[in-house]
Amino acid sequence: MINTLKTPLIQNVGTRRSLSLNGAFRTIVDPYENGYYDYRYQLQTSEGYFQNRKPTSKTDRVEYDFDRSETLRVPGDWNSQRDELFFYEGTIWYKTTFELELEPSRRLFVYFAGANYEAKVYVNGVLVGGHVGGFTPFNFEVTDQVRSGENVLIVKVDNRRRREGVPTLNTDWWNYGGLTRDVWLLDVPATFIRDYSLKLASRDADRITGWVQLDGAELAQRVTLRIPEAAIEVTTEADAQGFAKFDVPASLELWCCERPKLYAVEFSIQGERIEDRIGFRTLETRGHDILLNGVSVFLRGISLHEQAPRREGRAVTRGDAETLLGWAQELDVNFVRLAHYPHHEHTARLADELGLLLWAEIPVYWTIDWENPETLANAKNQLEELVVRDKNRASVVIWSVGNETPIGDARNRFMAELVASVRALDDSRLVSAALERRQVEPGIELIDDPLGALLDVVGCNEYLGWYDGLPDKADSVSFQTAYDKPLVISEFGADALYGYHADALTRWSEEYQANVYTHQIAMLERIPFLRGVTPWILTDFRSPRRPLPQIQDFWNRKGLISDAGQKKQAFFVLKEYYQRLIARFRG
Ligand code: GCB
Repeated sequence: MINTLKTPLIQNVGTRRSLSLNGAFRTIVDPYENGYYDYRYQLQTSEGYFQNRKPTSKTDRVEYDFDRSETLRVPGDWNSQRDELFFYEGTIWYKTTFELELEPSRRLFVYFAGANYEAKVYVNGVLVGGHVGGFTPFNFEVTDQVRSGENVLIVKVDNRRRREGVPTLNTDWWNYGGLTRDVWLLDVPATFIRDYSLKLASRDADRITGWVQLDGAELAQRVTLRIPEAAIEVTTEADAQGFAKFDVPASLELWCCERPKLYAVEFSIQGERIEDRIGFRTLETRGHDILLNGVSVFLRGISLHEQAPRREGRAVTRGDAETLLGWAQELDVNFVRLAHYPHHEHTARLADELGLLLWAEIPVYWTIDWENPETLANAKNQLEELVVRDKNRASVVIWSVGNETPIGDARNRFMAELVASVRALDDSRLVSAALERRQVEPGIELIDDPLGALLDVVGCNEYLGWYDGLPDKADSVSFQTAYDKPLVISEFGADALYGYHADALTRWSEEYQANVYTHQIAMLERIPFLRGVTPWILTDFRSPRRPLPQIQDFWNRKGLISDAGQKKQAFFVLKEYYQRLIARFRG
């Protein structure tokens, strides 16, 4: 069972009536899961930490006390908050309290924007649900568990890596654990708008289609959609399951990178109105081209990890996302690859405002447990949670189902299932994956991974000049593809320590990295079917795989910007390429 007591995800929580539970939580570090299992390794009952027991007499034995334990900040990873937790992988228990005055006609949900990796959630001592997957949101209804006055929320978060997990044991990024994203108590009417979708009817810029899903007792009721700026107001009747459909003629200014037009949209039912800001655009591929609103675009991109800018830890705030996307924009990009897992919802919302196109990805990374049905169910679930959350974001143009997964029968079947499942969830975006290529003869690199046949856009990672030869190796290489599809070079790069200067063939120097970029760009210019590139990567990021003292110190140094926010030489090499591309497309 991937998730226990799963309740469908609530859309657009940011605009709902809510109580933020962010702040300092009392925490107990529990490497042996003592608060969860007894000495026979059976589930704890009365001694479980989720009971939040206090001694009731002087003879009473209680071996933990949240209220005398240290705190951790939520949202935030634990690794960067205490030195002794830097490498910690295991369980930490979180506890907070909140005051309520219950209103009879309201329903309450605890909502987690993300918790890495497995969470078990208890309200007033009762398990309300569990969730697996570190980067997607989840919510549980707690209407029947809460009471007027003080309530206790306890969450067990376990970030141990697992072979059958998604991701699996091995990743080139830090396994930041904890309640890494916001926690809210959502307060909704007895019947409420749980989810909705609104977009242009496929490739038809004159009609919008959408749907609304209600949740509660009064499902068959009138639902109104309003887009005042487009003079749209329509009312429809939800069916007995609370599902209402819209199909409306519209004359809209389309969302694009240069003018990211967003419309204020309102959905309303008896007793509730939800507002959003939504952009409308068409998207398709034709041969090697990616057409945005019918016009071929070249994706001038950069890859991005959710690594906090200029400080340790996972990026958590909207301010962090503003800094990171701001740096990306300084490179003159129109595209960002959100690697290698779903980033926070506010990143896609910000990209909507800024006119940045996004590649969104799930952590199906390297060698997952391809034969394991639970692993597949887990990957599908993470993909679904991502699509449900971000389906109304015009900025998101590509769903990526994985990164550098090794060709083989079981993997091919697994990935085909993911492609089919993302298409069933959303047929309005492009599907991709970062593949690998193979050398068929010296100087010829062929992309023919069978997964490519199922994708709309073929992504390919290559490290010519870093893991594969020296920078000038790229000069004698040409790319071939088995697919009449657009190609995005989804990674290339080289490590450089900011401020380390040497000649252009000295590893770890800024000059070496810039040299790799120079040769790569010349090579990219010779690939006729190339329609985008997302070099690896915007900023240095923490990785346990990078121990080299004085150079890496557990940072992957392929950033164009250092962990302290300084731009390396290669930043300007890439920027110059992107400026040339802009001038070429204008000219
Ligand atoms: C890759 C991976 C990426 C790594 C990068 C590297 O191919 O996709 O996750 O961080 O190489 O730096 O080696």
